[in-house]
Amino acid sequence: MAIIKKQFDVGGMHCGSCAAGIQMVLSTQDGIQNASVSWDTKSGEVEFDDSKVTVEQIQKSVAELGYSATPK
Ligand SMILES: [Cu+2]
Repeated sequence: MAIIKKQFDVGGMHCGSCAAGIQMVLSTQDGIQNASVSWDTKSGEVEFDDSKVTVEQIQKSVAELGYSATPK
């Protein structure tokens, strides 16, 4: 296993609570150690265990909330 730190461009947010909501959902996901999402920069950074979570799963979780995440 390895802990990967990945940056994403986050689309579809319209205020700071969108960012907070995405951050909260990602943070509680198994395999994700840390997630921070910024409304100011429309981006996020996720630290995850690559044996438990994939970039695709992170994108899917964000998409289910109604936003988009594009790896940088
Ligand atoms: Cu919002």
